[in-house]
Amino acid sequence: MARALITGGAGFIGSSFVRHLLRRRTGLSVVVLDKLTYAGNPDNLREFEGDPRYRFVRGDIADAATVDALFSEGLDLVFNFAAESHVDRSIHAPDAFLRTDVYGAYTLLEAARRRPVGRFIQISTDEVYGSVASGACSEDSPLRPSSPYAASKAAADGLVHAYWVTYGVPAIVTRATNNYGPRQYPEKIIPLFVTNALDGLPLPLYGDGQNVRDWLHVEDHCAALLCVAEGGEVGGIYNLGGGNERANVDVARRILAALGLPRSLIRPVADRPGHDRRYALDCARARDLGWRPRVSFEAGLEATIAWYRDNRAWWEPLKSGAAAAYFRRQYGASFMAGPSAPPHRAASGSRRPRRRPSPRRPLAG
Ligand code: NAD
Ligand code: TDX
Repeated sequence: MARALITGGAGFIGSSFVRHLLRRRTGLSVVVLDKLTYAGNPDNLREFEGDPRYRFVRGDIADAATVDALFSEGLDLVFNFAAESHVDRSIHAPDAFLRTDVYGAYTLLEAARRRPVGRFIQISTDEVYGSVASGACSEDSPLRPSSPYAASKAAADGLVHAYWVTYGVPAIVTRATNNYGPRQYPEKIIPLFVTNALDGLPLPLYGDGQNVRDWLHVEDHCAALLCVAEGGEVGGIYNLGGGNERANVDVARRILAALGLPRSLIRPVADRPGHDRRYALDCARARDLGWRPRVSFEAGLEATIAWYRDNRAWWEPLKSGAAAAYFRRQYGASFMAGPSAPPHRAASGSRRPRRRPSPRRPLAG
């Protein structure tokens, strides 16, 4: 049976990809290697426990002994999703980004150099190109990363290229635009804004809100990764965009409209340092492989909002208790649910202010 290693498989995109792969390639077995940082969530993979085609290993991609042990079992496919992935955290504390996103990628590539693998897919990002004033970046555009996160990902892309050219490691780099969908940690704009809105809290919009991101549904991203792994050219780079450019303020307004909440919940806050204005990708190369994004942003966002509305037990612990320290530092207490209780527990003695508007329940599903 063919074997795939999926690093970072307990995170947002990695866990979606495990689901995607096990459903669509029944002759494949999967090993997930994940350190379970704050962003890794075993609940994301719970449904696979007991499946003979699935195994979970808790470990660090920067730990050569762990990585070598897995590669020595023989791997047909390696998908490296493992990363520190949040730009704001990289601005505050870059070191973990260098350790995981650069040194971790290097550790995996070293193992792939010594123990042959079929394909090594490095999951990268549109952020490596930096801000795009007009037009769209092709895979040959120069890299001008703006944040420590983006610079770490660009460094890993460089290592992947070097290991292909120098040692013949059969690697491919994919660069996707902003993903959204179920199970995204609520530090990223869409799940943060949706969960704040569900709690009647303000939405902290950086700067003038006119920064543009291209939104790719996570399912479309997963389909692209499988397509590239099976049909892509070794040594190649593939841009993967959703074709859904939206200004952040429009995303915020759409979320509020879907929940029947007023625009006055949008709260402009100080801008992110080095904030890229716009990302845009030319995806002709991936289209030539037959891939197309299928999910419209409007339908995908509505389904995503419904998922967060229906899965409060998944995200609430990620914004409270020990996890709350990040949100407090980044946004201050006025953007957080009160120390007492979230609104659905308000009946049992919450000190939560009553004047916050509560969302109606308009979404289907
Ligand atoms: P995420 O933060 O949700 O998940 C990252 C996962 O990696 C977590 O499960 C975490 O525990 C694990 N991890 C972190 N450090 C590790 C280490 N040293 N060893 C092993 N596991 C470790 O991230 P995501 O949004 O799912 O992103 C996955 C990948 O896709 C990342 O490489 C990211 O750069 C890339 N990407 C993300 C987006 C996006 O919009 N989210 C877009 C383009 C590319
Ligand atoms: O509170 C916020 N307010 C706000 O206005 C947050 C968290 C974000 N924003 C803005 C900044 C960006 O213009 O929203 C936009 C999206 O921000 P993030 O969700 O932090 O994503 P971004 O910085 O664009 O990076 C994402 O896409 C590329 C992922 O986090 C990366 O992992 C991926 O590589």
